[in-house]
Amino acid sequence: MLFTLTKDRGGFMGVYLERVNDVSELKNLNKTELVGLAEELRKHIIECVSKTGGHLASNLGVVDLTIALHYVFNSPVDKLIWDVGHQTYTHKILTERKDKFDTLRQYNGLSGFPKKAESCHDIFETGHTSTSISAASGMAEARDILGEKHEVIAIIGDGALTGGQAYEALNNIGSKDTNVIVILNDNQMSISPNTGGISNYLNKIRTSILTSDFKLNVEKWIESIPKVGKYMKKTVELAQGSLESLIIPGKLFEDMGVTYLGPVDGHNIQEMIDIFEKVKKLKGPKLIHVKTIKGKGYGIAEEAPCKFHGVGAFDIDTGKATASSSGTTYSQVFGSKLLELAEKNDKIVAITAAMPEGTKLEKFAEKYPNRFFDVGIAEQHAVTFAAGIATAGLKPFFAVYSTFLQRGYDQMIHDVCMQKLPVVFCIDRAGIVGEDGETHQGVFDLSYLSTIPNMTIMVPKDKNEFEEMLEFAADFNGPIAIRYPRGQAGISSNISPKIEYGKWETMIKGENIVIIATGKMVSKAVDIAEKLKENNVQAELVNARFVSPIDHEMLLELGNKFKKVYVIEDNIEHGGLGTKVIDFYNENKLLKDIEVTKLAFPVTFIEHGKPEELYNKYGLDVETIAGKIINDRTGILSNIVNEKK
Ligand SMILES: Cc1ncc(C[n+]2csc(CCOP(=O)(O)OP(=O)(O)O)c2C)c(N)n1
Repeated sequence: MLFTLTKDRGGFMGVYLERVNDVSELKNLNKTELVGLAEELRKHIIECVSKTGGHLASNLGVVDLTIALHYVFNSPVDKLIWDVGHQTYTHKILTERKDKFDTLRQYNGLSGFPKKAESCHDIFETGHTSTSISAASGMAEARDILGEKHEVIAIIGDGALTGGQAYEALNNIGSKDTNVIVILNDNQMSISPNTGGISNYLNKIRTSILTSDFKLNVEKWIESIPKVGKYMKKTVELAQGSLESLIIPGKLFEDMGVTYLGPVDGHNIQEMIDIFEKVKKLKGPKLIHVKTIKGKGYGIAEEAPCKFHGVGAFDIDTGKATASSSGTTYSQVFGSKLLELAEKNDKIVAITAAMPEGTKLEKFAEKYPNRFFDVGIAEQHAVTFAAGIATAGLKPFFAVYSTFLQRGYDQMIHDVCMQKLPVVFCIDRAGIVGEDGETHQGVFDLSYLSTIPNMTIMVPKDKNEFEEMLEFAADFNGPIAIRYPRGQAGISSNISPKIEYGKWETMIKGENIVIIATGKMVSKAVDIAEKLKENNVQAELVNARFVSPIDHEMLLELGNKFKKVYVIEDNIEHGGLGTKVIDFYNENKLLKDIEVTKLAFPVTFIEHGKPEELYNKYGLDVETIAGKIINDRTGILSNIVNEKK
């Protein structure tokens, strides 16, 4: 294979990739050249992702599938909807973004997910799983009402097919004649090996023969089996229904009214092209089962698809991370502490919605397989499942990323909090997560949790406090959430008082202004207070360990002492800690004497980039906040601000 270095950017492109700037040019390549293109694409993706980080294994698995889809369908007239959207790298490269591909996930660079602003080929934005069939179904119905003619294709993974919304959509399309195409990309993996009944079912049919024009006549098929066939037919006539479901691939989908095709080899471009061409001629909802290998073409990733699901920069030869990570992460602290608590309390069970690695529950799963539940990508189910477990007298800890818990909002209200059930929500990746961007930033949780009656919310400032909070939660008899950020859990030098329900902690005594900070922002606030001190502003610093309830007693004391209150949080500015502080002073008629400034993210979707770049952009870095406080006091822009500018 010939590889040439692209003009002004890193990354290798081969001869075929050089010829394809847009999908329309794909059709100029013959079958052998398409295979060559796939090889070049893999190399280009590996080269770039080894520098930028990203979802490597999922993308390597769908290179051939994406080529076949773009070869047969005519994007953007035909609509491709990518479930999760983390597997769109080949799609991006083939749709005029190959020269920008090395900016993937970087601030101001290409997003790691479909983005309408990037390309007319990104027809629908995704990031959370299991939405593609719903969106495709909606687009197909609208197309028919509008009298348009084009195909709508949802591409969904077997992992995403564990999410309830996918079944709501299948249920819907199966009852209609509307033309919708669903491509099931089955690599047997979610992030970890896929779990659950549907995964078992798919595994069974992965090994079955291609039924081509489907609707197999079971009786004929059985009869055709030499010798055994006739005998089988007689003995199983009565049980035909159940037999069919065993031997006809995709019977489940067929029974729902969705024509099933496959399974087809997802690394044989020609086979896929042939079947996609056939599908175009069929009416109604169709599902094509495509078997792929996660990490395909890069041995190290094929062997460890879970590790290479999402990676930072790495060395291509060894697969090892190039950036060294030091210190313990919040997720690791959670994993170890929960193990320790579970040893002492056999009522504790752990739940994850398909994120055992991310939330660091692997050791728990190993040690207590009967007390560990991976329910699939089903956050809403996980919440009510936890409610059931709590009702029966056990103590569930549901570890979940902030952004994905949005899925379980009604279940938190209706199934957990209304009944005051002792479920512990361990909310990981709260605040800014960074390179995954808009769909993944955990900046809404303080707002959405704060609106729920009976929900207690704790936010640790460091490792020690987090461990204490987990202990507190284990003994707490009601719904309780602990939200903590992605990344390292520092240890502050401060010796904290014991956790007391609803009580905050004064960390620094001051005279001029007070800063109330929560969670990750507390350590920033310590630096801010230091900078202020250098500029003769003595700031008091309060650690808001609880966001629900807030510490009324302390707020009244602070209200008597200070005229200026700054509230710093890594949440949007509406509905979080700052809003609660303002509401409290307002309700107590103190706002005429006190000015409260909320320092938080605006109510917007925060793009991708490194966390520090995003804190800078939104004015939540140490220098900007310190500069603002000094400016408020003196009326002149401080040196700190000037230096930064
Ligand atoms: C609602 C939701 N929960 C969790 C995730 C995290 N997540 C991203 S990809 C993924 C696995 C998806 O598996 P699959 O659909 O089979 O795609 P694959 O990566 O295997 O190609 C998970 C759990 C998510 N994106 N959305």
